[in-house]
Amino acid sequence: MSSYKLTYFDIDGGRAEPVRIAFHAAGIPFDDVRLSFPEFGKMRSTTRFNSLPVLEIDGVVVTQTNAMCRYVGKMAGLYPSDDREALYCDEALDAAEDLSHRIVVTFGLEGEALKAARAKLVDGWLSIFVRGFNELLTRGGGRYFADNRLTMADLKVSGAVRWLQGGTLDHVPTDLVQNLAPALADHAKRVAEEPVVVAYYASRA
Ligand SMILES: N[C@@H](CCC(=O)N[C@@H](CS)C(=O)NCC(=O)O)C(=O)O
Repeated sequence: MSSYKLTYFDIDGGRAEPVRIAFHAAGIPFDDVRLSFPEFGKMRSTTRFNSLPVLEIDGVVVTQTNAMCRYVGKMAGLYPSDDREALYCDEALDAAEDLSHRIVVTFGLEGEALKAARAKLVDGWLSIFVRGFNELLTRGGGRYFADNRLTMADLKVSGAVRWLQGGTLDHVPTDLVQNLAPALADHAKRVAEEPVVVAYYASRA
């Protein structure tokens, strides 16, 4: 059996979380390396694109979260085999990446500059993405984004929704998703109750 080492920040969330959940769902043991932010700072320039997550498969380094989501998602039965459904899954995965980039550009700002940038973000990109994800959910039938079942898209987008709701993003109202797209907020709650998700967090407890 291959060996897997996934390196990311020491948080139960973020880009690597769907990959961790999928490894667990697949029953594949992996080395879950969790770095503090200062630890990452020291080794940042040694990573291929100066970023995490990094996955090593039998010592071979791979980057890019959505590529990992597809690879590990297939092993876990959390990625569609039908091409059209895979397309729907990928659309949601890639949109969630774009959303992260829109948010991350406001990191490092402080005070009034942060407040103004976040207000613009809330009325602009965040609203656009929340409504867009809602459309994708509706297209998928209302319960899941693709394949009428839990896929990596549900894990990734629900993680992004929880980020928006979590209160860690200053000046982003925690009820934004609930107000703009209640079905998307409900979806995130349901995903948290999915057996594979519950089992993963039980294993972490
Ligand atoms: N496209 C990359 C983006 C990776 C990325 O930006 N990761 C963030 C953490 S979630 C990072 O390492 N940022 C560090 C930095 O920009 O210095 C992926 O999907 O893996």
